[in-house]
Amino acid sequence: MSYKIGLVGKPSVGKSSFFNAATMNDVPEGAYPFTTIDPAVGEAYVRTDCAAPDFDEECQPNTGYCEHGKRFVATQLVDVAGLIPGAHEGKGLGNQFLTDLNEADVLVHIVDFSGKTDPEGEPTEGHDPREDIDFLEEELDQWYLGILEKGIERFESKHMEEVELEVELAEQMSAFGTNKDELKQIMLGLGLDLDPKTWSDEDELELAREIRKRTKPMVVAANKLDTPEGQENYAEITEDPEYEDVTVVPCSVHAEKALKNAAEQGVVDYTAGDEDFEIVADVSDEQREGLEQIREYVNEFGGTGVQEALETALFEELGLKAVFTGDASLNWTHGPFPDVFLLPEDATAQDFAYHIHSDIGDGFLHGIDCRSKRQLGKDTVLDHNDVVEIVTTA
Ligand SMILES: Nc1nc2c(ncn2[C@@H]2O[C@H](COP(=O)(O)OP(=O)(O)OP(=O)(O)O)[C@@H](O)[C@H]2O)c(=O)[nH]1
Ligand SMILES: [Mg+2]
Repeated sequence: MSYKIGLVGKPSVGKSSFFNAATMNDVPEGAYPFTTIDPAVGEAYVRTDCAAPDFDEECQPNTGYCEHGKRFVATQLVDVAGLIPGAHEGKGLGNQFLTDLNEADVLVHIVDFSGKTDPEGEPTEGHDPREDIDFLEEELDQWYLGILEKGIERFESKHMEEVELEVELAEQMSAFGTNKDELKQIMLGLGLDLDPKTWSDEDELELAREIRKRTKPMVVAANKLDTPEGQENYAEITEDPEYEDVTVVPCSVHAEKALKNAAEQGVVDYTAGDEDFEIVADVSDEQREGLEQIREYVNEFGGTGVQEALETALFEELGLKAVFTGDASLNWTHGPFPDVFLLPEDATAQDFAYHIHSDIGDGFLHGIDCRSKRQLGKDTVLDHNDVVEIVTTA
């Protein structure tokens, strides 16, 4: 199974441009709202340090690729239609995209930090990006609330002594990837009695919000920072104490696209995510000037932000770790370090075995940490960048 990152935001912020830059696809982009109607799914990559150099080896990836010691691990990216205020009531393209987002494990909220698009995605000047950050969260909360309310109705239509609240709610909200234990924990954590009759409207909204935060962690990609207005807003908002809990990654999708295109044409040597590049072909003065402007940007912001946004989403917000399949004796059957998998934070050696294949999980005897050569029991929790051989009964 691969993780899915959903790109969200109002129209014209650069979701499709981000999607194309990250996946090297070619879905339509445009300076008008609702350029995208049907969602697109593509393969993007997140970087992790390759383990092979620690063993003086060169890896041969089965999937993804390796560049300058960085392994690029595949993940899925979904580009959806823009969302406008009132979407949960059917405004704009309505609820459809909310359904499209359901399968996403984590969201990257693309925000136009230049302030040059209004809430509907039409051109304007001086729009405050903070409004967009707020509105998207509210819109998602309202969507969750609507479904939570259906769950409450269902519960109340039954005999309370015969059904458990968390079971009814979990059934209603299963599409969000939550379960009864988590729901019960959230309700108790908010100090709510397990009886919706005692809840106020505000309690319900707060519950919806908390479920949304747990099931759809989110990173804000502060896009269009290649504009002066974008950089000003970024400086202001990252200093605003009201927004210190929001994870914001500075971003210029245009810079990423320009560098990837130039790399494809053999003009620059650029590895996605790097904060610098080399010009390797003869270029016109004009082209050089453009590239030098981009260099200034990536030097200052530590990259274009496209890779960074995806990696922050998976490694920080979701807390995933990358684990390599290893061979403790380094006698690789098909070339060194063929696979690296993304696993949940609490994944154990046996979980890893199951992730590789159910037979390997069933036949699990023990794991071997290929660096220390230590044995790993089935319940040993693995670390990011571990290299693990699984020993089975087979
Ligand atoms: N300056 C600047 N403009 C950008 C950047 N990324 C995207 N844009 C522009 O923003 C406009 C909208 O881009 P899209 O990618 O179509 O936006 P979208 O969010 O997919 O829009 P909808 O599909 O309508 O929801 C286009 O004119 C892009 O060229 C960026 O990094 N910098
Ligand atoms: Mg689009």
